[in-house]
Amino acid sequence: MRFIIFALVCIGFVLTEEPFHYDGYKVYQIIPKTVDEAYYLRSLNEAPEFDFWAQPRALNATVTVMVSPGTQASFENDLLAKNMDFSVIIDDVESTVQDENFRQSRTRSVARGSVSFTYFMRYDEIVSYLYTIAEAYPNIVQLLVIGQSYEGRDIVGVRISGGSGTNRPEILVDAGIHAREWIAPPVALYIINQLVENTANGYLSQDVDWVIIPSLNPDGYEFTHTNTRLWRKTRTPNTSCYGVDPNRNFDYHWMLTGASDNQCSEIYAGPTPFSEKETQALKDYLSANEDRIKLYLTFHSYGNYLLYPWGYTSALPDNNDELYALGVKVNNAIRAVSGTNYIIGTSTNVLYAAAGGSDDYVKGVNGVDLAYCIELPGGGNTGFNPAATSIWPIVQETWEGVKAYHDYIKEKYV
Ligand code: 0X9
Ligand code: ZN
Repeated sequence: MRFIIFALVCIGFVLTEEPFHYDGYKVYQIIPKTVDEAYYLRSLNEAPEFDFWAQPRALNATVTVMVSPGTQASFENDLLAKNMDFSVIIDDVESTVQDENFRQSRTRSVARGSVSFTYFMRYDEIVSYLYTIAEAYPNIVQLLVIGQSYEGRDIVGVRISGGSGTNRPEILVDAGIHAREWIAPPVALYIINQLVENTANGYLSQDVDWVIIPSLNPDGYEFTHTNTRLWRKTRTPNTSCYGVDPNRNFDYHWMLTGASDNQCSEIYAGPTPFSEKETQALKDYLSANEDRIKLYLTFHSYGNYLLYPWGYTSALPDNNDELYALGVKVNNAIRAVSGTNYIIGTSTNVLYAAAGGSDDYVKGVNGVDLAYCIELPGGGNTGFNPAATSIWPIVQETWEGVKAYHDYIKEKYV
C-alpha cells in the first residue's frame, strides 16, 4: 500500500502542469580522484533524483550535480563513507531561478518581428523574427518549416542563400535541442542576423548556403520558461514521466552507451529510435538534403567543448585529423576575441560516451564528414543561466568561430 501511495505521489509529481519549484534542491561539486569514485558517480547518472550538469568524465575533473532534497542526506552519507570531498555550490536552486526570472523581466524588450540579444526570447518571438526577415529579404532568405513538435508547434528554420547555381555546399546549424541550454538559440539567431541584416557579411552566403534552425525542441524550451527552468527533454508524455532526451534518440548505435531506458531519467533515449517528432523532423530534413550538407553544427551548453564524433565509441573517426585541425582554427578565431578557450576532441574521449546524438547520426548515417557539437560557455549559478548581459559577448565571439568554419568549407568545396 505504501508503495502504491508513493508511486501515485511520484506520478502526480512528474505529470503535474503546475510550475515546478526547486526549493531545497542543492548543487554539489565533487572531484573524483580514483576510478572507483568516478564509477560511483557514474552509477548515479541515470537516476532521476540526480541531474548532472557536468558529468563525470575523467579523474580530477569537476563533477556538478543537482540533487533533490529527499536524496541529499543519503548522498552525503555515501560521499562521507567513501571519503570523497564535496562542496555545496548552490544551497537552494529555486532562489537562482527566481533571480533569473527577475533579471529576464528587467532586460526584456518588445521584440516581435525583431531580434534581441539582451534577454532570452520566447519561441513565438523567435518564429516571428524568422517570418519577418524572410519577408523583408525574400531574395536571400527562405522560411523552412521542417516539421511540428509533439505539442504542435512548427519547427521553423531559414535557408540563407545569396548566390546562384546548383551544387552549392550547405552548412546546417541547429540549436536548442536541449531545452534548458538557453544560450544556444541566441547564438543561432545571431548567425542569422549577421548573415542577413549586416550587408558587410554578404560574401558569407555568396558561395555557401546556410540552413539554421534556432530552436529544435520548442515544447521543451517553452516549458523552461513557463514551468520547469531546468527541463532538458522533449515534452512527449510517457506512462510515468514526460519527455525523451532528443540527443539520445537518433538511430545510430541507439542505446549502446550513456543513455537510459528509464522514462524518468534525463538521458531517456525513448521507446524507439526517432520516437520524437522533433528528431524525426531533423531526420527527414537530413535525408532530403544529405548530399549538399558539408558541415553540421549543433549548439549546446555548457562547458566550452568543440566535440565531434564519435559519441558512441572511443574509436576515432577516419578524418580525426581534419576534424581536430578545423576545431583548432575555430578555437583560435574565438579565442582572439575574448580569450575564451575550447577543449577539442571526440565526444567520448573528451567528455563522455553517449550514443544516439544528432552529430553521430549526421556523420554516421548521412555521411556528412564534418559534424560538431559545440558546448557553449556556461554562466550564472547554474551554468544554464548566463546573465542576459553575457548573451552579447558569447554570440559575438562564437560568430568569429562560425566564420572560420565558413572559410574552411568555401576553401574545400567551392
Ligand atoms: O550529453 C549530450 O547530449 C551533450 N552534452 S549536454 O551537456 N549539452 O547534454 C553532448 C553530446 C555529444 N555528442 C554525442 N555524445 N553524440
Ligand atoms: Zn545539450
